[in-house]
Amino acid sequence: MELEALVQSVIKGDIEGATNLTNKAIESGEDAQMVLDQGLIAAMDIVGEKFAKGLMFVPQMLRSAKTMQACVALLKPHFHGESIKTKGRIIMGTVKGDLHDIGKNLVAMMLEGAGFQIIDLGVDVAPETFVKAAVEEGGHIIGLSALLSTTMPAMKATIDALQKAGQRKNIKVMIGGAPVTAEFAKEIGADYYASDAGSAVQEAKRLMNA
Ligand code: B1M
Repeated sequence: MELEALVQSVIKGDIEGATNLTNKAIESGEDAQMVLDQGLIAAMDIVGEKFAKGLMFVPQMLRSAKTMQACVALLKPHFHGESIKTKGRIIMGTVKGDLHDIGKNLVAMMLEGAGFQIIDLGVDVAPETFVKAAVEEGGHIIGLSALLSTTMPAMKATIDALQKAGQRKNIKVMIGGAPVTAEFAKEIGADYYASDAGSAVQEAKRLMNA
């Protein structure tokens, strides 16, 4: 498949070109995971590098993000083949102050594909909103995503709020996002850290089997 062309169209924010290439890849039977990893995620990594070097700006980054989201929507049905029975309920959200949702949506999509029920609270989710959802929905896991080093403290604030509300013993907390590490997870008292959508699924399955 024309992987390099796909990478370039996502970087350029060429929605039509990128969605055409994604459709072509699907029609020719390419593996959805490969298209995601080597096409879409690889492109966003380059976008991030260009942004960090001042070679791209927020509006262009946003266009790339929209292009990626349009392609992910096309791939989504092709991840559900391996679906198993309902595994458990997971409340997901990007923490307060953070508007990045592509990674969180991918993790949610893969978890859903693996048979988990997802309650997606969206982006910029305040600690008290997570607490309210935990009380009202009674999930097994809360999944917190953060892409900014400045919003990582909101993960700790959320865990503290769950603790304060007496919810911490009822629900496990999994965290992830580009700047997040296993050490940070340990430091703030999260139960699990996952570096990507695949390991988030593995960790969630491990928890539910335990
Ligand atoms: Co922003 N941004 N951004 N951005 N952005 C980053 C994160 C940045 C690294 C770019 C850079 O400087 N190189 C940088 C953060 C620096 C830092 O703090 N360390 C940055 C910045 C600075 C900003 C702004 C402050 C820019 C500005 O306004 N001056 C601003 C902040 C806005 C806000 O949130 N308040 C901003 C805005 C934006 C856009 C809105 C334009 C857009 C987001 C659109 C959207 O999400 N709807 C955007 C984008 C697209 C990016 C980059 C380029 C791409 C992020 C992405 O979608 N990656 C990003 C650079 C980069 O990461 N390479 C960047 C693809 C995605 C699949 O990966 O999200 O990492 P990721 O998710 C992975 C894993 O992390 C993991 O699994 C996912 C799938 O494998 N994962 C989890 C994620 N959540 C998980 C949860 C889990 C488990 C695993 O368990 C629950």
